[in-house]
Amino acid sequence: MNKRIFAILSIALSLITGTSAQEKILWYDKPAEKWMEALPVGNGRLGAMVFGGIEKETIQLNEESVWAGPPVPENRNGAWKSIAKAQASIFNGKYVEADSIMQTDVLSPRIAPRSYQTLGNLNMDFQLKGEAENYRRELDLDKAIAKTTFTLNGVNYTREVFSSPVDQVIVVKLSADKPKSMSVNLSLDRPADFEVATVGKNKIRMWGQASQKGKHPGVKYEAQLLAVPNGGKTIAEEGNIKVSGANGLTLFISAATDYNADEPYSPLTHTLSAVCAKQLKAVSKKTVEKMVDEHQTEHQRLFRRVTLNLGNSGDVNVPTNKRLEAIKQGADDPGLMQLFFQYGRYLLISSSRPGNLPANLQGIWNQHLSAPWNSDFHTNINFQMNYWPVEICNLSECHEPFFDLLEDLVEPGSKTAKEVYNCDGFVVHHTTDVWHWTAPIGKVQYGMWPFGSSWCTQHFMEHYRFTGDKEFLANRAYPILKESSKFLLDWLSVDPRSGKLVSGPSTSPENKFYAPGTDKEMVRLDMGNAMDQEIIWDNFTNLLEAAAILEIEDDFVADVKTALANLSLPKIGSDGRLMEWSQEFEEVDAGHRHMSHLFGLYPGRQFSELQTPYYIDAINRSIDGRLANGGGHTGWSRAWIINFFARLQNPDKAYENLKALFQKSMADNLFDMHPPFQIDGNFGGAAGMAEMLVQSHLKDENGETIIQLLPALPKVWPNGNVSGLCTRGGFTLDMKWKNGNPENVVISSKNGGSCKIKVGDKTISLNLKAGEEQTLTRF
Ligand code: FUC
Repeated sequence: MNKRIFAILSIALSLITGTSAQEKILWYDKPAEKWMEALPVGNGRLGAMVFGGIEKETIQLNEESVWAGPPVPENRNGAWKSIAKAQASIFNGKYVEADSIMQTDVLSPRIAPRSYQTLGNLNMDFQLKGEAENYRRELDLDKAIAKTTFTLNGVNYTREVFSSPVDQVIVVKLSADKPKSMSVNLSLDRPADFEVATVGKNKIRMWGQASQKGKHPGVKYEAQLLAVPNGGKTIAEEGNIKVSGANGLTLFISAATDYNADEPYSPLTHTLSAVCAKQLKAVSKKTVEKMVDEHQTEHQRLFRRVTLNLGNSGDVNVPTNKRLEAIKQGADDPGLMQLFFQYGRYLLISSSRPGNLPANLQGIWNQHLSAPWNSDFHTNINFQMNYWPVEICNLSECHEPFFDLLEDLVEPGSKTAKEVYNCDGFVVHHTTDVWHWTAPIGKVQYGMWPFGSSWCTQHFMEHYRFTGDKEFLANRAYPILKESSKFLLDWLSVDPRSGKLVSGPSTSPENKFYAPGTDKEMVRLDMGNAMDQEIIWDNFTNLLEAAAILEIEDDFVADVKTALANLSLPKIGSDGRLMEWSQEFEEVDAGHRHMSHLFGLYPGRQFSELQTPYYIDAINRSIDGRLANGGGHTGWSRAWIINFFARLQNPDKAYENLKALFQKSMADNLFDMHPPFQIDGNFGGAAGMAEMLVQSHLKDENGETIIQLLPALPKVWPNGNVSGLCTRGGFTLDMKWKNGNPENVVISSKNGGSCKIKVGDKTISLNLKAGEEQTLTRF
């Protein structure tokens, strides 16, 4: 330990985060005109987009399981008989032939659209006339409440909306500061497949069955609206409720479906109207104050674990869209970035709570019947990216829905492995959805890629690394790592050209190259493309690490060790770039949005300056090449690049790309845009910011976690503080920095253990007991 640099004090409490204001409110001075300006609330299951209209207000509603379908794509039983032929074609340089064999003999037809759908709209037609003044609509991330306020004809109106994880309802509280000022017509509707009726004078029911224009009948749903006015008169007619002259009004919305997450093909048999009614009955016995209180306590239990202050140079009195516009014009606004970071955490808490379905391509917020890419779970980057911030940003339990889905895919994925590939273990391809199908579908360019499963198993191991939960490792992580490893062992074949083990035929996700020796014929499939090999390396090394901790030494572990030792590793091309494929093919799109061959840099840990310095220059050249040709043009692609540069410890480039995410891929409500809206960029961007502040993916030669502080801190964030970020090895970090250097750092250990703290090239070893904290000062 270098005592001149570090002074270590053991203290009980950290007071280092200071009291400076935290950015936590998105706000606007006009109602939303478009959905991408509306503000999201959610409880993991029920979502709402709040527009903040004045005379008319629409709240677009979601329930996470409102899906059309089945049918789902079926496996091509026996497809494996053709695969050896396609492999031989590739080894003989006949790429066009290989693409064609796989397309014809292996891929199943895509069934689309068959989409996640909107639950519908709550329409409020207020009997208001005149010019509103003092208008403001906001989303408070700490309170998890969307609020609209304005003055009209001398009356101050307040409308608050939240989705309670405690009571499982959406609450809309409408208030006015003068009596009898509340008159409104209420209705529920949906673009298709719905019926409505009133029950008594205070309730509207809407029900139906999701379909795609009458095809693919899917989940049956019901939503109920209960109106509880304070005074005034209420009548119900033609499916609407009319409230007039009330002093205030509270609306409760409940929703239920017959979707059975455990067995999607056996719908639940509960009576949907009874489930909704029961939820409404329960809340009608509570005060709204109590509901708000319980909702916020539960939200803040998760949300308040992390604080971030990047110097707050922004002006919180300027509406969020104007601050975003200023960044688009070139300004720096660390405060808005801070808000974006916390928004990512807010969106994760609001779309992925334990017991729910995981966050899909739009989280849970979707206005369409036919959403882009069906708003499904795309497992060739997007679904995983949704969960990149979850551990580092101290929201470990929000990972649960991801694990549940993956485990549900083991059974169908084993059937696909057997039927399509004649392999053991389980396999998932580039996408899946709530119907738990796993077949390769559509075009080989995206569909012929059996790695969704292996990539996702990485998350199980990461969850263990961050939490130290050995029971999880033994009962959940190891078994699923083993299932995906079984598939990989069978799937790998020997490349006759090198004698090494390679994957294939497979696509480097969604990319293409010109087949050598042809007149620029575009092809997609290769043997041993870099990403496949890197994911296999990751999967095998994760399995071996888990086996060592669990003291498992059996034939299977020995087989994995042997395969790992014979695995073909990514190569560097004659132009100095990391090669995306096994050969130096001519690329069709040099700026392709997927940067799959850099998986080993992030989210993998195969490449690092410390452990594989010889790859670093090649990786930099690969990223530069992509960027020079228009790469990063989708929000998620840009978010990935931020993480790459954070891992490369290049603060300038990490920041430049973070800023570009704001400039090119962000809507006024700070939703990420592919375009269209895709939530992965919100989550990937937040993860990238965390990765700029702390990294813990490396181990030293004794297997101790290395925690790197401020590895990619940009010049525009010279002073700041963060609390509650988590690291591998089970540590939590509070840190204050000044002039770019850590000043006061508190490390606490969940389970006890040692680590190495690294600041620049200075290192210190720590050994903490479970629950112990140490403070490092005077850097
Ligand atoms: C991947 C990407 C697309 C899109 C889709 C949902 O396949 O290549 O750009 O994000 O997922």
